Amino acid sequence: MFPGLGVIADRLRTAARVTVMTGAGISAASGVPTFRGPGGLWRSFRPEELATADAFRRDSTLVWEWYDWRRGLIATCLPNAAHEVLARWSQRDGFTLITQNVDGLHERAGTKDTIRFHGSLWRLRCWDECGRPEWEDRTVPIAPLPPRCPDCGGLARPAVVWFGEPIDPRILHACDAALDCDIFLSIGTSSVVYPAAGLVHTAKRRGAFAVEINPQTTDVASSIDLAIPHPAETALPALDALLTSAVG
Ligand code: BV8
Ligand code: ZN
Repeated sequence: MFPGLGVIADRLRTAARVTVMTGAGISAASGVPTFRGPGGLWRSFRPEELATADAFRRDSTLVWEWYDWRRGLIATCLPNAAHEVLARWSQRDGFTLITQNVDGLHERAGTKDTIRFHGSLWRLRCWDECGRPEWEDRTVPIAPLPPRCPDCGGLARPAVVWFGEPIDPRILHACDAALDCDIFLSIGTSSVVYPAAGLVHTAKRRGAFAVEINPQTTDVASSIDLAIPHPAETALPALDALLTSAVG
């Protein structure tokens, strides 16, 4: 058993409010490339170069080819043991899952009320903002590419938050409430992208016990009470086993 898991299990047993933030690392074991890890580059582009409104304005076909490639890859992936543990925990009162991932694997694992901080690449909206609400589209491959808005015929764009774009105020509001928690777990994120990376600091300031599950130490180490330097797909099932064994 990993050192420190017992301490977290004890706190999880008594915690009324548990908030989890996940990043690309939780989907690594499912075969989804992380952003900064190997495979994060597409052709020679860094995500920050393609995930912007400017890049889309310059070449919407190129940006859509990237999103189509990611959708095609993710469509072949399954949620892993880490997603499944969090899906089970999401059924308990006082639990909130916030994810930076746009891959939809938490939802596919059955997680209740996932807060999609950066949107979903399975949802589209109108680039010309004609008023049509965002819609779900799971077609792989996308055809025609680029896809069009069914209402105005203009370009459609992925319903994700691009660099330089604000987080949806409703999402920020929902997250703010969840930062009043007893324990905050930061799982599989490099904590480089803001404002997502700032949430753990706010939770900590509000009295939460902050935990990081990540094989690497990240930039939020200063706010972390306990770091579990192990992959999520092994640490979370081990933690869950500790929780259920005590109950059994
Ligand atoms: C905004 C959707 C303003 C799109 C994404 C403050 C300081 C510095 C910069 C900024 C700042 N504030 C704002 C900025 C600019 C920018 C930013 O943060 N830039 C960074 C690069 C420095 N932020 C923005 O632009 C944000 N918007 O600020 O708007 C504004 C305000 C009002 C009005 C107008 C404008 C919007 C940012 C959102 C961008 N969109 N995604 C898409 O996906 O296509 S971000 C995207 O990258 C992901 O969603 C995620 O957030 C991020 C990747 O990070 P991670 O998920 O953590 O992945 P990464 O690969 O980095 O790390 C993986 C980790 O997992 C590693 O640590 C690894 O060790 C670990 N790991 C690996 N295997 C495992 C594991 N862990 C556990 N188990 C394993 N098995
Ligand atoms: Zn439209």
